[in-house]
Amino acid sequence: MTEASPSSPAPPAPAAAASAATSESDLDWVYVKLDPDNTGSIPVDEFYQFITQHEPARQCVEHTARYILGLFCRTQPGRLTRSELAAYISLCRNGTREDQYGLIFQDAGRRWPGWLARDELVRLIEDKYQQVLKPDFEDIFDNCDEDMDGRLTLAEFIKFIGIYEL
Ligand SMILES: [Ca+2]
Repeated sequence: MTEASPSSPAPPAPAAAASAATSESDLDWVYVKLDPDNTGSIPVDEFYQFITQHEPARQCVEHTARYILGLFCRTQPGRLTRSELAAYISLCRNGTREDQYGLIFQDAGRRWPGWLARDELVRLIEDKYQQVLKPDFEDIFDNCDEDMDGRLTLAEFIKFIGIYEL
């Protein structure tokens, strides 16, 4: 499943049906805690704090988790509606690493669908992640760019993330 995009999050896999009941009660729990006034959406920052307290083992690196969460805030920047949160939880529970990192990959790599160019990756790290580029960025990029065409496929990008610890 690599065709998911921020504008159309992956539908839950059939296997997800088994955990649907759990997800619903989890959603209720989250919304009772974080949306006491019943506005229908919750601040993504508060949700992030919430999950790091309650499910620390589930988290990827903070910047990546926050970036992916941000991609699900389609109705209002910085806030998650119930259906957006349900889609995010489904991705976390049922999606593969390719599904999860694929969302970042597609959002950051706009020039050529299916690739992330070197300068797009630099912008991702500096602008979106707000990190200073590590000195070994170029070496790691070249190491992961297996066909040396100056851009990363999703598989090369996932390898990059693992080594660079994005
Ligand atoms: Ca390449």
